[in-house]
Amino acid sequence: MKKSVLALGLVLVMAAVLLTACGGGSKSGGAAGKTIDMKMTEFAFEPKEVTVKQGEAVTVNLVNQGSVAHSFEVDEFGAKSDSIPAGQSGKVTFTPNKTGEFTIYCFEPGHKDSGMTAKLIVQ
Ligand SMILES: [Cu+2]
Repeated sequence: MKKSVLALGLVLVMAAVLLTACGGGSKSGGAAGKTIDMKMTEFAFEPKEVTVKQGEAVTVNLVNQGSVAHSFEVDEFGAKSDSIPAGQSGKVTFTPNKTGEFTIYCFEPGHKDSGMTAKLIVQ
């Protein structure tokens, strides 16, 4: 008697595991957040202003359309890309944890001073 109850329990557990495995297969876990496409040239970002939400993951796809290396950094959120060579692209992902206006800038020497900045608004 005890054995058959145990066996039935085992079958139910296995069925539940199988259902879960099949049901959850296609979605890869949770919200993807916001994606922003940003172009970089000498010496500017396009768009010059982006608005995101506090607590929502942001992925920035960077395309360097200039003729020298460019990059992307926001100090407050530790968001920093690699140095991206001319004609190449890169990506930065970060989650802003406070609201306000912040400066996006290119960390290549002299570029920020040449006006290569953009505004990040977190709401
Ligand atoms: Cu630059």
